[in-house]
Amino acid sequence: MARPGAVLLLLLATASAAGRYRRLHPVSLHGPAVKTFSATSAVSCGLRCEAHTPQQCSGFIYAPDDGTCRLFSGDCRGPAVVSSQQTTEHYMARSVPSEPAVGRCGCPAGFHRCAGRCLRQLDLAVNHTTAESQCAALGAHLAVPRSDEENQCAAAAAATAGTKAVWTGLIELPAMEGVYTGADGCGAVPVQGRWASLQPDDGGPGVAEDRVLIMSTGTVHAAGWHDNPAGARWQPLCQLALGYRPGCP
Ligand SMILES: [Ca+2]
Repeated sequence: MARPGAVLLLLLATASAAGRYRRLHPVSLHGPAVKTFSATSAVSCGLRCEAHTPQQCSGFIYAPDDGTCRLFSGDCRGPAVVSSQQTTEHYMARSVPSEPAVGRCGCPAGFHRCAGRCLRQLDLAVNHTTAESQCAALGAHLAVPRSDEENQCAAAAAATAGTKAVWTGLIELPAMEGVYTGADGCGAVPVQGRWASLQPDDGGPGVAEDRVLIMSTGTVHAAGWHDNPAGARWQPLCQLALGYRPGCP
């Protein structure tokens, strides 16, 4: 159940805390908490988070029953996929202030808002490693569509790409065939229902296809997700790591 009282307390606690947290539910968190403390209230737990950079603490869970305050370094949309993830309704996500000129639902220059994310499709088709570095140079990572809405955003980007396809930040784990982890740091990505016809096919003997692109309609290939080798060249679709705004179109 939501605890609006905790939100209110946070808003009243300090000027710096005001508006800095929002409740996300449900949200899946990848891996263990990065830090665990004892705290007397959600306010003091939130202030412990505030003492870190947004990259170090993206939000927290406070358990009033035993006073446990857990800080996390990444929050993710959608349901948990593997057992190392947890789905919680008690996560307080930190908001990262927008530049005043950008506004709440805006994105930095070059990026556009879609399903709450800031996305930017780059013009040149490059291999996956170069695509990753080009996004990183923009303070972003390759896009990781987790929800249906985010997948539609990525498919729309692919439709406007010259190659009719975009690289995503999904990589198949070497030791776990069929499990794909995301460049957003949120762990395994839901893949069911996303694949194009006859995909993933791993490219046949001697070919490692462990990267994922999204193909639009209008090519000889089936629309949807395809696995490809890292050396294939597609246009990168970048996503700002800290730009998620729930409620923004
Ligand atoms: Ca394939």
